Amino acid sequence: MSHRDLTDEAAYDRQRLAGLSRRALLRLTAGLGAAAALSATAGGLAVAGERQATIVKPLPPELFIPHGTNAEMRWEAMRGQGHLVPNDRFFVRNHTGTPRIDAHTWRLRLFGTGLHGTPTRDRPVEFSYEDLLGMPAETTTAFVECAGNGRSFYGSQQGTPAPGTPWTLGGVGVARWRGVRLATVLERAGLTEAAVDVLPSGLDPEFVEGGANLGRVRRPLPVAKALRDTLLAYEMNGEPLPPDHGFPVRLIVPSWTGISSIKWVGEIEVADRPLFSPWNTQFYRLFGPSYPQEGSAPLTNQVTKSAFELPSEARLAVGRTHLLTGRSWSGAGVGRVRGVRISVDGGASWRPAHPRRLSRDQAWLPWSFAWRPERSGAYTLLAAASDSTGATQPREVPFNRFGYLFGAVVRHPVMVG
Ligand SMILES: Nc1nc2c(c(=O)[nH]1)N[C@H]1C(S)=C(S)[C@@H](COP(=O)(O)O)O[C@H]1N2
Ligand SMILES: [Mo]
Repeated sequence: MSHRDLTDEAAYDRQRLAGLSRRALLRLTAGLGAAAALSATAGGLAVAGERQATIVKPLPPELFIPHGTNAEMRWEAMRGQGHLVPNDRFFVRNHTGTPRIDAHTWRLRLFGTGLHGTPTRDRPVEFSYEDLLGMPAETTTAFVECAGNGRSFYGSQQGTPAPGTPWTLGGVGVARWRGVRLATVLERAGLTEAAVDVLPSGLDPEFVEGGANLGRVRRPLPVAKALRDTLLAYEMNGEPLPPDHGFPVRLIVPSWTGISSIKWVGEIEVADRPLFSPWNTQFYRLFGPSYPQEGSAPLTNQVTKSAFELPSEARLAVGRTHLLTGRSWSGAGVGRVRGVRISVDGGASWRPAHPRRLSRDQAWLPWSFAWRPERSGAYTLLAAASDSTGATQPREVPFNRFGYLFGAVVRHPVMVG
């Protein structure tokens, strides 16, 4: 099987597993209990309100909900904004902390058995920041979304809380990314036909969890996805990448879970065999009663979600018409939202939202819905999107131990009075 056939993650996973016994995989995915217990502790820190100085940009409370080393966007801050999430309010997900990197001394280093001449880590193929700026540039509008976005609803809606950052729906953002296609860089580095996996790793501090040092944040990607639409981005919404979002260069892997979009890329291993890291073995697979013991295949596409641009428990005047607004997005199928339906009575009845189609490459679908509540009291608003395959967000999703990919319809409480 050549790397050109490995875009499909199921085929990719079969291929990578061919070289690995089930027992070896179980060993790779072991230690989950300890990891989960520690994530729960980290959540506790966030509750105590101790924000470590790990994010460089200001996090004003009207724009962000802090969660330890991470910060989620407040959805109400997107009301009236354009298609893109401005850099000052884009969510941040840091395993440790934002490193400060000097673009002049920074180098992108590529090595491994998937490159001609098999350059080693000590004698890699190198590109400077200037080198990348001098290569053909490409721009793409894409969302970055954490696999755990919506995790808190496993607890609040389904009664099965999952440990880890208790995101509501603000662990997502859309930006216009400019950079070099990873394909261009791989080809210039001497990509061979035999290459199957690339493993980009970040320059942020090593990630220590449960007393174990898991090393640099790094996550393998099939060469086919790397060649198809992955970008090495150096600009975000027309500005150099901000420090928190990966300066000088990050990966943008469209439609896939946020962990694939490695920030502060320092090196990329290119191999003629499958590569592994804790981020595609222990984490970012689905574990739980509905999944095999060694977990699902590594996560790839994000699921379909919808959010209202309203605070939770928003107060709305009775007997007035309110223009409810929100957005829906999808990494499933070909990644397009086909339509959105709204319920203001907890799901008893549904009416279509008014979609705002802007362009073919829009990364999410903004919508609006006029609502005139005639009686005061508590209401539950629901928004359910359908993707291009016709699948609609379900009422419930099966539990997984890390609380990834919460794609069920979210119940949004409001008060009318
Ligand atoms: N080097 C590095 N890259 C990383 C991470 C990280 O902690 N270190 N976090 C990942 C995760 S889990 C997500 S969801 C996205 C978040 O990107 P953002 O902080 O720009 O929103 O970055 C990914 N890339
Ligand atoms: Mo993430």
